[in-house]
Amino acid sequence: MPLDKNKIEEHNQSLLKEHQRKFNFVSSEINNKENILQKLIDFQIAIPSWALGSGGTRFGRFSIGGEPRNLEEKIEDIGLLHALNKSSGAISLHIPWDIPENASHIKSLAAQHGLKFDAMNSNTFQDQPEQKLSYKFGSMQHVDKAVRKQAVDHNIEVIKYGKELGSKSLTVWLSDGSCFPGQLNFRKAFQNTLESLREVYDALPDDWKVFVEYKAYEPNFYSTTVGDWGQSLLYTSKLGTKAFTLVDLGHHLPNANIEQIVSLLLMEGKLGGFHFNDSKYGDDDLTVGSIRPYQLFLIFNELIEGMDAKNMNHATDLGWMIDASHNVKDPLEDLLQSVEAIMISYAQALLVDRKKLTEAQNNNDVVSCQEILQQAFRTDVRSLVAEARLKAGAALDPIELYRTENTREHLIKTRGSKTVASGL
Ligand SMILES: [Mn+2]
Repeated sequence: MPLDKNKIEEHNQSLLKEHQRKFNFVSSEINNKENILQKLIDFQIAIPSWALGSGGTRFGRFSIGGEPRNLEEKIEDIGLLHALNKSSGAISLHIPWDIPENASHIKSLAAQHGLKFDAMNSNTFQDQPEQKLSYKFGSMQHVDKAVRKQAVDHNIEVIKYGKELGSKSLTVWLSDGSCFPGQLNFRKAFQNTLESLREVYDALPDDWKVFVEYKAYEPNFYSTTVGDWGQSLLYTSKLGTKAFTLVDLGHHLPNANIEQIVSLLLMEGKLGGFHFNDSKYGDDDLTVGSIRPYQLFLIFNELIEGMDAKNMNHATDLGWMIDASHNVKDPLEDLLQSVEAIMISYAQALLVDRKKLTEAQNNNDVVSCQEILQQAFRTDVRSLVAEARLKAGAALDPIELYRTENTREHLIKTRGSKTVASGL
């Protein structure tokens, strides 16, 4: 559903006075506000093609109605999000859920909405109807070479689709592992996986990256063959310079210090991409920033510190994507909330006085270190983020505009109330 530009202007006009009052207040305390605003405008977060329908659990799935019925409608939905916030200018495709049958058509449709193709995602954690061999006991780790080859061939096919669309990276997440002690020879599982990843790596175009995503547990509950950042780093180090580790916030054991992981991966030049979500207990895939906003801020603090130390471009040198899915919200409203949470944390982290922090660290002034971080975290930057949206031509309050336009009702009217988007 395309959003009329005039609607955005009308909406912004109605909120402008109140916005300016708040923005003037917060910006009076910021020295380099133009620089920060430009960084916020440049920062784009990819939306995965599987996040546009209602999520489900193994117990059930409740359709929201008006869910996209095909890839074209998924692109339209992300185009709508991008029109509302101008911060979601990329789509991340999952194969085989979203095979682009006609690549040039899909590419031009995405371009019409100002969207680029972010990382391609392969799937060897499910069996597909036409598939010859089963992944029940793993894919790239499998004891049978024929199964491993099938997984490798699938990933190479995903690269082919990505090339047609102008994507530049492949994300490999493997559910491989074991559920019971003794089921797996850990060393052989690692070596098989490495050998399979090498074959995929060899098929990567020169200007592509491969991201190896790790996850502590689920669906396997005893061991996972790419189970943590150490294992991922081992694979990516052995593979070569085009291989990087991908951090998904929900893929850690409880209370892991993710910001420290991020810092060290950046130091090693091996952090490639990021999947945002939030969690209370495990891989809960909840809305970004809904449970632990301070942790998200601390992660962004390390991201900025580590990227600046290497002169990296915040917007383009890492892959940024939301990876969340749940049962109870309108997925489009939820994605708007997630993007907003990311932008807020990014903006807060940009406010950290790094010179003072380094001084305080060097003086072992622990109290000041905490004060400096929390000074930034406790700054209400929402109007700063809104000002960046305003400058980029987006809505001051995306969710409010989405609601006053009755977007979901329109989608249900056009697509029906019983549609189910492909995905989990
Ligand atoms: Mn992920």
